[in-house]
Amino acid sequence: PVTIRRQNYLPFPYDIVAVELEFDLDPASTLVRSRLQLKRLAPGPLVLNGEDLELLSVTVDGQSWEGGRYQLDAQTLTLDGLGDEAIIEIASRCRPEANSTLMGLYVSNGVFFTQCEAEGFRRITWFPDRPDVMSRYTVALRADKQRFPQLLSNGNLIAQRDLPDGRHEARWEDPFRKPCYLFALVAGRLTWRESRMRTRSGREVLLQVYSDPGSEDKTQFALESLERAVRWDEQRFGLELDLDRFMIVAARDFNMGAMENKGLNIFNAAYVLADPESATDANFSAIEAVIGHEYFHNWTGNRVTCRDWFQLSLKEGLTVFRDQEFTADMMAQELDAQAAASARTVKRIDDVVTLRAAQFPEDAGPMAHPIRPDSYQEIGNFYTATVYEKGSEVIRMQQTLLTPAGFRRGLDEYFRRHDGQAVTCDDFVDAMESVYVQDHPGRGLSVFRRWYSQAGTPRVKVSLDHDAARQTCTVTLEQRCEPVGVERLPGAPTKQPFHIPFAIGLLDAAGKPLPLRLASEAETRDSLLLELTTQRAQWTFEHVAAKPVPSLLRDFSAPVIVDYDYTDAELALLMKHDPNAFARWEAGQQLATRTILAATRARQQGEPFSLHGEFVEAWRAVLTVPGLDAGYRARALTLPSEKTLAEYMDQVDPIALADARHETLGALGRALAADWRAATEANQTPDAYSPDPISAGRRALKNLALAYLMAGSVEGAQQQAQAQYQGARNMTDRMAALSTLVNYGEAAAATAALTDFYERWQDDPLVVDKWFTLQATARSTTVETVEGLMVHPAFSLRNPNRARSLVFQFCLNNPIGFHRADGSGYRYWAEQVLALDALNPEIAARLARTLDRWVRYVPELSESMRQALQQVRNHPGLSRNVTEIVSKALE
Ligand code: HT7
Ligand code: ZN
Repeated sequence: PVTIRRQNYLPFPYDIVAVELEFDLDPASTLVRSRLQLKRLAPGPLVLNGEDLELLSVTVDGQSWEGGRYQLDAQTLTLDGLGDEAIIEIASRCRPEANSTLMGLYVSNGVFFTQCEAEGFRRITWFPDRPDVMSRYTVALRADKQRFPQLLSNGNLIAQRDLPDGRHEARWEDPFRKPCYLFALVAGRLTWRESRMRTRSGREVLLQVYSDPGSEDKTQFALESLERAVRWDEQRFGLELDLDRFMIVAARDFNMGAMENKGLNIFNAAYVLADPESATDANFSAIEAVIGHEYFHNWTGNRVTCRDWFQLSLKEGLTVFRDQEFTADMMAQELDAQAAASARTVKRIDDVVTLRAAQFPEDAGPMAHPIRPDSYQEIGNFYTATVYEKGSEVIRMQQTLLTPAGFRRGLDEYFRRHDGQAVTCDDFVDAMESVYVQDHPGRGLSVFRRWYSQAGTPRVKVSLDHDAARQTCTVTLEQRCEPVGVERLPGAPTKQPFHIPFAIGLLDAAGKPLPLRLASEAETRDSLLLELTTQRAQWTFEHVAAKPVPSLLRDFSAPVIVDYDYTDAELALLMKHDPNAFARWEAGQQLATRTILAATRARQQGEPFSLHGEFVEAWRAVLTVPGLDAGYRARALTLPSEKTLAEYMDQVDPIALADARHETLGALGRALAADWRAATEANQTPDAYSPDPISAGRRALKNLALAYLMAGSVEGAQQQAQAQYQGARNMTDRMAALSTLVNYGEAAAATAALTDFYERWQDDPLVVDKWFTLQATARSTTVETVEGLMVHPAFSLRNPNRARSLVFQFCLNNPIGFHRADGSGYRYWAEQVLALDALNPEIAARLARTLDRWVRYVPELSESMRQALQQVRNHPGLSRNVTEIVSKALE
């Protein structure tokens, strides 16, 4: 496979000023005519990308260009001898119905959809399929009017007419120049919900959410989320919707979450459709986040886009940051100051949990890459937690260093400089730096830029040196970041220190916060942002009578791992008293991590294990101490996930770890049974469902309490879970009860409840996905169970949501079933990667990634994993996507 390198970037030698596209839509064979108006910018042939297309004709300025004046190969169409200006017309055919990759033009549920990012436009027509070629588009869509009554594309609808033979035509014009990855069309029978609103400059805009007929009752929340997103971007960043019409369309078959096509966002139906009976609190909050995310791309991604795909984090990291802030603001609105602060902390905790579970392992594995990668074989493999979630953390650190007001000025400057352009991550930091230097004369962001070019999670070792005589405490921070991925190859540059904003506080032995006063300063503060820009640095605090307990990396001010030798008692103290709610949560997680790792070692050595009284009491305090809201308590009492815990083990023993975590859950369930029962009673919510954070927090705590009681086999819990399952008035409570029945309950009751669930919901694909997921992740599920579910009439590997709900969930989130010692889980994995690869390489490559950290496992398992990887790599005809993943894993 060919490796594409960032350093080899060359501008495209032509400006494609205007693109006119005509589609004669037929599921079996669609005719596409494209008319490109181009101007030469530099010498060189016109090289256009194309894939899986049948070329019908090529003309230049109206003249046939046949007879050796173009070269065609499997991936490019090259035209030589063009003048400085030319009109190229190309006719071609593609086969949407046969397109199972879901890239380019495809049919889902009888509706035409497109997906062009990153390199899907080349599956529609020959074109320079790269983000720095920006053009104005006009589009004509023609199709049978009965079967495809709605014909949608980007921008404004400028004409519509009926054609002979039962067909009709719609013409769309997008007033903004855009790269081809933002092109979209949708054609089919759809229902929609709409509203109108005035933007802050007084323009009336039409907002629409389209979905398949029968689902119209499930789009209200999505439309309201869109309205909130439009308002928020105006208020928080001064960014206004620039189109008269903004459409969202839900697709049943979709590779990712959603796509920000200009004015015509296409969404995975899972991030659009919701009502209280069929969607959980987590679904509602994901819908709002994804709707916000795609809408915010209209400025951060569409108005200013990426010069090349190495710059992906320019739009994705920034837009994830913006959607995280949107959610935090929405969660905090209409709450009093204390509840608002708590809601924000809950959001921060959720984001950090995701980062640690998905990105930290990636950053330590064979696919580790900087947020701006230097090379790739297949760009589809680089839509990663690093580019997205770590990318967002890198933006957040800039906001921390500049302050929110400075960050806003920096963003204004970015748009002032680059609106309408395709730019780089460096351009973004340049804009931020132009503001930073005004507020910090003599300093810059040159060290900070290393976050863009170096991979890996830095570790920060903290040491405290208390001088009783001087009453000072010196804090030393020392950073280290091992080479990862290609950084380990000979000749790779040595890694340099990062610029790490490190928020810190100090507590005395009674848990009272100490005012912080640096030796060099007169001012005292409760919390301080230390900036570590070298490998090691020290700060001395004055008036510190005794060795304090440090509260470190408050609010997770940087994506790093902190090493500090807390005693258990110090962690318990922080859990009770740290005024920083994030750091309080973190202390609890560390205590729980120690406990579960000790339980794991005990299991491995066949020794008995029991919980420390100190740990139980710390947990009881979080559950019972007055003044904490339920959502925060639920996060603070959730044990770290197996994925997060695995990062602390030298050799991962997944079954011992999962069993130890389960054992800890059960022991806490029994030890605190009365308190858990009280929590389930105190956190009932009214029958009328609302997804607001207070109500969702109550449900989270009540259902966590039920899980503890069930895991501990506490008397009465089984009946409680069954009653909750039957009587639930919303899907959050019903699913929670069903999950505890399936994982910890009596087998007969679990089977009965699962049967009942399927019978009730078999006509709702998103709920059927939940039904598959519950079984895929159940503790008792084996490879044989999953194979049995794969022959269920409702299962299909072609639908990504369904494949994810069963196959991915089993391989990713069922440690006991998947990591069976006989290697059967890994053989199943290999079969499914290969089966998926024949249908949809993007999805196959995502499944392939689940084994890429095989070397970290105990030798009995890692050898079987290696064999499975080898089996996949040796398979003839493997896609570029999967080849890149398995080859890097085996390197
Ligand atoms: N920008 C979108 C990326 C995307 C995508 C990438 C590869 C294959 C299919 C895809 N669907 C959407 C999503 C986003 O980050 O907003
Ligand atoms: Zn995005």
